[in-house]
Amino acid sequence: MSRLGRHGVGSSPACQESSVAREASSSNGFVKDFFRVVNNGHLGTSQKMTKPADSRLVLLGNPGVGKSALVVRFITKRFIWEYDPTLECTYRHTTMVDDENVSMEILDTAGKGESIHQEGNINWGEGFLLVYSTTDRESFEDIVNLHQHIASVKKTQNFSCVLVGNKNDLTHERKVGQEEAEQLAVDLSCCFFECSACDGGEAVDESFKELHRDVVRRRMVNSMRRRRSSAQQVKQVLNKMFTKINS
Ligand SMILES: Nc1nc2c(ncn2[C@@H]2O[C@H](COP(=O)(O)OP(=O)(O)OP(=O)(O)O)[C@@H](O)[C@H]2O)c(=O)[nH]1
Ligand SMILES: [Mg+2]
Repeated sequence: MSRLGRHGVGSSPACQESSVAREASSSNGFVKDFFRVVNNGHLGTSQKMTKPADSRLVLLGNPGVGKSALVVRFITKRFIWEYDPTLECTYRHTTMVDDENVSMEILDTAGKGESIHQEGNINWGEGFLLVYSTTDRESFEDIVNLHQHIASVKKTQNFSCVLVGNKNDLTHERKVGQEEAEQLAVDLSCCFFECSACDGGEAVDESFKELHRDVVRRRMVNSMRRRRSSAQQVKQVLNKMFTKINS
């Protein structure tokens, strides 16, 4: 895993070194710096990167739903209790999906402030993890607005996303039922995963991997459509030419 960069909301793309997340051990209360990174500017489009990633994924959701915890769990298989809120950062991660080694760029956005609605982030992303917390009703209800906002920026409803309900280890604090989330996923035509970044489990991995698959699938379909339509245009031009010649 490599961390490409991070930037505060509206920050300039100037280089800066900063501690990103702190790892806290729940057993002994020991807190230590977990990452130190160098910011390479917006979305970390780094000079080090040679080949574009196979997919660009963005985590979106209200503050505190566990976006950072999910991405760190996916990449490092660990759970971290504390993060700096309201900062964004981009990771590059290589993993196996359906027996193929694939690379992903993953943007962890800040739930607070303008970051969540930044058009640059949405234009950059090819797939979106729409994250809510099963313990926070408002975060669930805000998903519809988030989906609409992406659709309005992308100017289409036809984009890749998955719905992710995090923190399902907190069973006594549950405020969002699994069935209503499943129904929302049907309404948004996307997959749904309920999971816990804290407990781990396959659902965390699968949410990222399924989103990656959907991005690749949609890209293939779109490029086939484009090819078919340009082939049709060529055919039409040739038809016109032959008609002219024959007449
Ligand atoms: N119990 C439990 N706590 C979690 C889980 N995921 C995250 N948390 C905790 O929830 C808090 C917020 O998690 P973050 O990952 O910082 O949330 P975020 O969505 O990135 O928040 P912003 O960056 O402020 O938008 C932290 O204290 C995490 O330790 C989970 O699955 N279970
Ligand atoms: Mg975060």
